[in-house]
Amino acid sequence: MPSKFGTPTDPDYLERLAEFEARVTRGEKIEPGDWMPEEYRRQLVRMISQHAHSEVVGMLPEGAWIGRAPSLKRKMILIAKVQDEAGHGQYLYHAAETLGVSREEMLQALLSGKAKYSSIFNYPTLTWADIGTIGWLVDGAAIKNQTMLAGCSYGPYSRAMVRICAEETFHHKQGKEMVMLYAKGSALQRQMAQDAINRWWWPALMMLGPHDSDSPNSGMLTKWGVKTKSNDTVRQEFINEHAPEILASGLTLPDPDLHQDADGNWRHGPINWDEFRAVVKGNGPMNKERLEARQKAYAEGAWVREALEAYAARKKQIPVAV
Ligand code: FAQ
Repeated sequence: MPSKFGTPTDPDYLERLAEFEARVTRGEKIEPGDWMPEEYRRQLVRMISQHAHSEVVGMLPEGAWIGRAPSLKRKMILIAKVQDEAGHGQYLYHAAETLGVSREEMLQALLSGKAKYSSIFNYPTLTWADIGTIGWLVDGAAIKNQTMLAGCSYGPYSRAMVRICAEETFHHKQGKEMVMLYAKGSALQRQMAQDAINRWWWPALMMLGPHDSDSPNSGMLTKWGVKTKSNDTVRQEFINEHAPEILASGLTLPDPDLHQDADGNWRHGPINWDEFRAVVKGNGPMNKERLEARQKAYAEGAWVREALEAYAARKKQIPVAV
């Protein structure tokens, strides 16, 4: 019986690969249990688990402000948002599990520092205006990327993206509303909003990944229908929507080269990829704190895992009444 994950040494690999690629071309979803190339599975596990880790680590910068929200309304919105991110992590870990990787393996990869997660969450949240800015810029960038992934060829990932994008849209709107209010507020509020935009703009552009010419995974992901748009295309869509809105709100962007071309596209200046690479390698402003916070949460949750295991073992021993 051939494995459902095919490798080039399998005798029927080329035939099955052609069938798989024809399905992708026809826009069919590949489902768990369907035959797929091992490299497709590996790429999906890499990407979906990184995405899941990003949602979970992404709770930390905003979670830090729940206790300091300026009003009950803002606190409730923020709690709901952070809770949504935990839910997104759950959908995504489940989607990755359908590819034969265990939750524990993925968590251990994160906790040991082996797994990547989004660069954006290694920046600090210094003021309350950062919370609105994360909603507007970070969720704004995430939505552009995730709307593209909602059309991806792997069924469980695509469906998770549809649900996640609906919630991210609420996150995006509340962030935009908050920053726009600050932009029209007191001198101090305007200053806070501007400072937050200045600090998050470039990292938000970076979070959409390296330029297409420097993106080793894009070729295969595009060929097999996982990525339906390139990193630069998604980044351009993000800038085209957000740059004019931020400028119209009376704030500025920290890019002297930013301008709109005759074709309507907003062009940005050079991105500091050295900074991006340093953050991805673990040397960003908050990498150490983020990892330590996840390790602490995992250690403190040990009693919950033990209780659940004990409950499951006990349930097995109880005879079923007939
Ligand atoms: N950070 O060949 P490519 C969110 C790595 S969710 C760290 O272009 P690919 C919600 C990449 O892994 C945000 N590493 O890679 C929220 C690869 O290394 P590898 C997360 C990055 O996969 C909002 C190498 O660089 N979203 O924000 C990053 O084709 C607010 C070469 O790059 C997702 O994960 C990065 N930014 O394209 C939560 C979406 N970019 O693995 C809380 C799913 C690249 O080969 C609050 N992922 N690298 O060793 C994707 O769409 C893709 O993975 C990209 C990168 C587009 C991020």
